[in-house]
Amino acid sequence: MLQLQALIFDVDGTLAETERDGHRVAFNQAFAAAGLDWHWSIETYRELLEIGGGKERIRWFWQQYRPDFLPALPPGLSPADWIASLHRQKTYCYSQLLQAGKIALRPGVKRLLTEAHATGIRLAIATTSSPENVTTLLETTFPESLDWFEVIAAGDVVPAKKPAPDIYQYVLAQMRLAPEHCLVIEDSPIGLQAARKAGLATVITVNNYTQQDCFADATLVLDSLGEPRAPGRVLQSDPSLIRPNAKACFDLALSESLLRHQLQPQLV
Ligand code: XBP
Ligand code: MG
Repeated sequence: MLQLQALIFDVDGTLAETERDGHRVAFNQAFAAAGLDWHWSIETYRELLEIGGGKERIRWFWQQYRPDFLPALPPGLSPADWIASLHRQKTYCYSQLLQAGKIALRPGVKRLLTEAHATGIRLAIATTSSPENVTTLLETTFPESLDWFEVIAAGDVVPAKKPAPDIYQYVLAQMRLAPEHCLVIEDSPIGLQAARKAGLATVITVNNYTQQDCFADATLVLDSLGEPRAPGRVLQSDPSLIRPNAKACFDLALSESLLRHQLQPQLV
């Protein structure tokens, strides 16, 4: 029996490079629209990415960097309402960027999704980002894949966002799958922590924000999933399976080997 039954994909940074030129830009547009003098530079946003979730990120920035700021709140509205409203504007700005075609899927994503779908490997998404962001990203980049995902777990569907394991545990429960039959594709330290705490083997494809980060607990680290004509580079691996610095086109055969190796290293 195949060990691999499902691939679970993170979204931001994994399916597409959405953070620096997508979410960050949309946050800044929302701040400007609200008349705020807040601006998240590329460097500031690197630090902010340690906070999973846009509303949580706004709250954290407010507490850390603008503790004296008091928004003009209409009667009956709480600071949480104010954050939610600012975040709705940010989601709108982000969807406009996606619809303008500013963000593409990363190399190998379409290929791997297509191979998994054709082979009957089940697919799911686990993201801290809002559900409408996932839908719009897929609609604007790979619309036929929207129906391929059995579960799209996103945003506030769980109370605690990554690095908490909740979103991955939610996906496993929805799919009635044990973690040893699934492989996660992630891009960030908080994503890796979340998946590992849920008992899931995780492949990392680093991006422009996470290429210097430590992923000691990952099963494999690549610079991208790669395409046959432009394979990814292995940045961290178990050499008995695939050697560091090798070129790889990440596919289902490699996924299956990784899962088997994770469970029974001596048999591979
Ligand atoms: C990365 C995130 C998200 C986005 C913003 O999510 O932390 O919060 O930066 O999205 P992923 P929202 O788990 O896909 O890597 O503003 O919709 O929260
Ligand atoms: Mg991510």
